[in-house]
Amino acid sequence: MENLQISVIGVPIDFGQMRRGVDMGPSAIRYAGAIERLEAIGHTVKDEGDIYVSNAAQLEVHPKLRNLGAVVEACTQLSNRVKETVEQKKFPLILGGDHSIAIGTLAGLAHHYKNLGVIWYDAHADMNTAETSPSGNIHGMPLAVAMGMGHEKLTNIGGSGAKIKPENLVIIGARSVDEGEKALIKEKGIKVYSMHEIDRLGMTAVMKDALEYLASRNVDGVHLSLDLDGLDPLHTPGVGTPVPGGITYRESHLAMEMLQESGVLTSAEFVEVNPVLDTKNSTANVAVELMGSLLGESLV
Ligand code: Z70
Ligand code: MN
Ligand code: MN
Ligand code: MN
Repeated sequence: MENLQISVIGVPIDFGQMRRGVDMGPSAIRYAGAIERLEAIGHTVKDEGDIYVSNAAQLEVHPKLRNLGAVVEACTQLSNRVKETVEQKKFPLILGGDHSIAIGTLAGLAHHYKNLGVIWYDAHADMNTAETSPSGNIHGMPLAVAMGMGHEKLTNIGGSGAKIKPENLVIIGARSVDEGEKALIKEKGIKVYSMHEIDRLGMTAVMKDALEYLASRNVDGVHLSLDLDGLDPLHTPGVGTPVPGGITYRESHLAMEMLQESGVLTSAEFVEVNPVLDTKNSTANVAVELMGSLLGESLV
C-alpha cells in the first residue's frame, strides 16, 4: 500500500445546524486516536490543528440561512487550506464539525480536480437551498452549493461557479430526503444508493457499482464525505440527526475497505460527530476505526 503524507485539518464549527456541541467533533476524533491509528498503518501524518472559528456566531444573520456569515468565514479558510494541502501533494483529511464544512472542502479540492468524483455517505442528501430547506440549516445544503446552487456568498467560496458535477456524485445510505431534494436528484439524474439498494443488493454490489460508475466518468480524484449519521444510530449515536434503519458497522468497514482497494481515493472528511450527544465517545471511535479501514489497515 502506498505511504501517504496525510494532513489532518479540524473544523470546529456547529453553526450549520441547531444543536451545539458538534464543534467539539475534531477534539473527540483526535481523542479517539486518529493520528496514532493512521501512523500505525505507516502513513506520515501531520496534525495541522483547527481552523479558527469564533464561538460568537452572529457575523451575518439571514432569515433562511442560519449563521450564514460564520459558515462563509470558516469555509473560506478551509477552502484555502485544502487547496494548499493538495498543492503540497498531501492527502487532506478533514475533521468536522457539521456538514456545512464540505462547502469549503469541495471548493478547495476544485482548484486542483476539474472532474472530481464524490462519495457522499449520509442518511441525508444535503442538497437543499434556502428556498427548499425545511430548516434553514446550511449543513443540509453543501451538495447544492457545490453544484453551483444557492446563495452566492456560499457558491462564491473559493471562486464562483460549480465545484462538482452532478454526474460525478454518488450518494450512499440515503433515507431522509426532502421533497425539493428528491426533485433535484431526479432533475440531475444523480446516482443514489439508498437503504433500499443497500438492503436489496448488499454493500459489496453497491460499492462495486459505485466505483465502476465513477471510473466510467473518468474522474481525476475521489473525495469521501462521510457523515456519521449514515451509519445506524445503534453504532453512531453521537450525531445531531439520528435516522433509524442505517448502514451497519460491518457494511461501513466493508465500504471503506473496498474504497481503499480501488486505489482512487484522494481526500476524505468525517463530519457530524457530536460528543455531547454521544455515549463514551463511541461515535468518534467508530470514525477512527473507519479511517483505519479507509486508509489501509489490514485485518490479518
Ligand atoms: C434536512 C435539512 C441534515 C445532517 C441533517 C436535514 C439535513 N434535510 N444533514 N443532518 N447531517 O434540514 O435540510
Ligand atoms: Mn460553538
Ligand atoms: Mn450530511
Ligand atoms: Mn446526515
